[in-house]
This record gives sequence, structure tokens and C-alpha cells, in this order.
Amino acid sequence: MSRVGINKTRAEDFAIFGANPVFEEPLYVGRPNLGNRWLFLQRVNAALDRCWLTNNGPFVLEFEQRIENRSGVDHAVAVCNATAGLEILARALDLSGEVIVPAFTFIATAHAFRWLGLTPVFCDVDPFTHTIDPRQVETLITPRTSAIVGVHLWGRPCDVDALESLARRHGLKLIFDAAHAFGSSYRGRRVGGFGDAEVFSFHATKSINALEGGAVVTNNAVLASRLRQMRDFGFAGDHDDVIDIGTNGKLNEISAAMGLTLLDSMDDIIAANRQVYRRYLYGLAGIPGIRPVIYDECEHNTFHYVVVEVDEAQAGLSRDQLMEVLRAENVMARRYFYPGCHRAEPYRSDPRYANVVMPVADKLAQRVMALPAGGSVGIDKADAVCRLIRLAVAESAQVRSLFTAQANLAHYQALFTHSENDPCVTVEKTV
Ligand code: T4K
Repeated sequence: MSRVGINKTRAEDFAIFGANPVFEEPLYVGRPNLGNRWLFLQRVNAALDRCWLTNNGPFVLEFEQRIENRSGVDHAVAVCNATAGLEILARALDLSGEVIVPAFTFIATAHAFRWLGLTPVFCDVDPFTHTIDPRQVETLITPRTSAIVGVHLWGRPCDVDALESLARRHGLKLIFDAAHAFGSSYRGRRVGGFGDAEVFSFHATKSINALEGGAVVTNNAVLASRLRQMRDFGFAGDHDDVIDIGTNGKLNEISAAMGLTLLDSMDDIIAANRQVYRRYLYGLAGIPGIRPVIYDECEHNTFHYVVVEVDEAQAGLSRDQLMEVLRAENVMARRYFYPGCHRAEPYRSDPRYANVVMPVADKLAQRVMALPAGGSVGIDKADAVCRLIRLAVAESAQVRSLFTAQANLAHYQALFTHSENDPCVTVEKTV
């Protein structure tokens, strides 16, 4: 029995149909980890005392070094966010023409390249790993292709070996959007050193956050030096020698202070995430139509995302219906990454994408749901969320009919309200 009480036994008990929600406060996906507040504030004070707030301050340098150590990579270039990191990297690699990206990812992956005037070419993903399908990548390569971009979605690495071999054979650059994958490993090797470069995100919603932040990591010293210049307006070291085009992609000291503070507790954060992830696996086991994304526990992962696929035919409810039930209970599940990049603007209205067909990405965009996870949720609340899902699926027929009744009522109420003002609508007021 969960310590978060669920005195709901039938569909009518759900908050969506008028009962009280299980949780008084919203349970969020991506609730930021804060680490040791005292240590963070000490660092903030040190930055203020030094009066050194940005432009390669000591915290940024230390943050870069600790990212290098943690991911076993030679160079980490801290940036203000991962999107800017992808943009600066694309410039530093002199990408041109087309870039092959997965259709099922956060929109920033595609937008970063489009923002620079490059053409993202969407590739479908593997139905089991949710990562880019290397066999399809090969069919999309044209003389205009300059790079392949893999995304380690949910922190689960792509098929790195297949992509590296493809990139080598076709003479293409290979980038990994590792926004979710700081702390992950692939075949025993830490994510960070694959391809030409990888990009981590340290956004507030990531397991290790720098408020906003990111890092481009690479083992290529020449590339690292160009990234550093481009992140800093194109200056070479001293700020009176511009040797390249650049932008402002720098990380500030307060962000780095937060990043360092979270790195101090990274192992505890992962342990808490893992406990909640495992609890979800246990609590969701055997629920028809609910298939959790599984992490390979022989590899490193931060277990930051708890993601499920909802199969409507088996669960009796669509992902969106289940989400409605959960959100009314204050379980703020998210449909990452709906509707798929290829169905978002500007791509969906661009005639060049008119014939794009992405059956797996489309299916996942309809089925995938991220659940609140991590230390801020804890195992008792995870248990309660599982019990809600189990009840919703068990009562799916009744939930559906209550949804229909609710929709009918709303429809008649709208007509009724409308008829008050509009003499042309003659609906019986007794409805
Ligand atoms: N590539 C991939 C594969 C990515 O997933 C991302 C970002 C990027 C690239 C780009 O990285 P950055 O440029 O951001 O470094 C959030 C994040 O904003 C985004 O960073 C992240 N991926 C994406 C997966 O999630 P939204 O649109 O879901 O954000 P929002 O504001 O709705 O917040 C998400 C949840 O977190 C909500 O449930 C509320 C909660 N939250 C959020 C913030 C900011 C809090 O509780 N407190 C907070 O301070 O994109």
C-alpha cells in the first residue's frame, strides 16, 4: 500500500470527473535538482566577491574540467545552452547544405541547423530505441549532405558504431546531440567522445543543471579551439584580436556555480533517479498497453526520464486520454516530443517536406508520455502515479464513456449559452 493515499477505486473517483485530486501540488516532469543550496550560495558569494561574473571565469573553467573528467573527453567548451552549442558546432565544422536529423526529438535539434540556413533532412527512428535509424540514414545521404546528427534520446545512446562507420564511408561529419546523455555510456565508453563532437545540455530540467547551460565536447584540439573562439565573438584569447566569425555563447559564473554544485551531488542524484525509475517499472508491470522505456543497467545512465508508450488498443485509453486523467490528479505528464519535428513549423508548411513520411516517429508522437520522475518525486509518489495508471486502464471502458458524457454535456451547455444571445438558435432550454 502506497503512503500517498489513493482512495479511488472506480472511474467516477477520478478528479477529471469531479473528485479531489490525489496530489495537492503539481508533480512535474523535469523538476530541477537544486543540490546543496548552502554550497551554491557560497559559490555565488565567491563570484560576487571576486567581481568576476562571466568571460571564462574560474567557475566556468572548473566546470569545463569536471565535465571533461566525468565524460572522459579531452575538451569541454561550456556554452550558454545546448541549442547555441549545436549552432556554434555547426559553424565550427563548416557544415553546409543538408544535415540528417531524427524526426523524433526535441525541436531544438532541427531548429539549430535550420536557424543557420542549413536544411534538416528528417530520418525516422528505431521503434525500440527511439533513436535515429542508421539504415534509413544511408538512404537519405545525397551529394548535399554534410553531416549526420544522432540524438541520445532519454540518455540512451544511438547506434554509435553504425553511425560512425556510415560517416566515415561517406566522408560526413558526425555530431551527437547528447542533451539528455551527460553521464551515460555506450558499450562501456562514456558518452562525450563519439563522432566529431557531442553536445550536452545543462538546462534546469536536466539531471545536472546550470540554470541554463550546455557544453560542446570533443577530442579534437583544433575544433575545440575554434569552438572557444566562436563562442566568444571570434576573439583569439585577448579581446582585441578577432580571427573568425563568432557569437556570444558564453556561460556565466552563476550558472557554472550551479553546475558545479550539482556535479558535487551527481552520484546521489543518479541513485535517487534510479530508485524512482525502478519503482515505476515495478508499479507499471503488467498493465496492459503501458510499455516503459527500459534502460540497459549494464551501462551508465542518469535514469532521469521515465517514459512510457501507451498502446491504445491494449490500454483501452489513448495516451492523451490517460494524460487528461493524470493531469487532473496533478500528475503533469508530458507528451515528449509531440508532434514530431517534421510536423512542426516551419517544416510542415515547407513544400520541401511535403513527401516526408515518418511512420515510427508519428506512432511514437501519439504514444509517448514522460512521467514525473527523479528525487523530487520519490518512490511513494511514483507508487501513487502507477496506481492511478493501473486504475485508469482497468476502468478504461467507464473512463471513456464518462469522457463522452462530459463532451456531450459541454456541447449542450455551449449551445444553451449561445442560444441565450442568439435568437436563431432554438435549443430546448430543458436540455
Ligand atoms: N536537444 C534535445 C534532445 C533536448 O531535449 C533539448 C532540450 C535540447 C537539444 C536543447 O537544450 P537547451 O538549449 O535547452 O540546453 C524542456 C527544456 O526547456 C529543454 O531544455 C529540454 N530539452 C526539453 C526536453 O524540456 P519544455 O518545453 O518541456 O520546458 P518547460 O518549461 O515546459 O518545462 C518542462 C518541465 O519542467 C515542466 O514540467 C515544468 C518543469 N520546470 C521547468 C523549469 C524551467 C520546473 O519545474 N522548473 C523550472 O525551472 O522544454
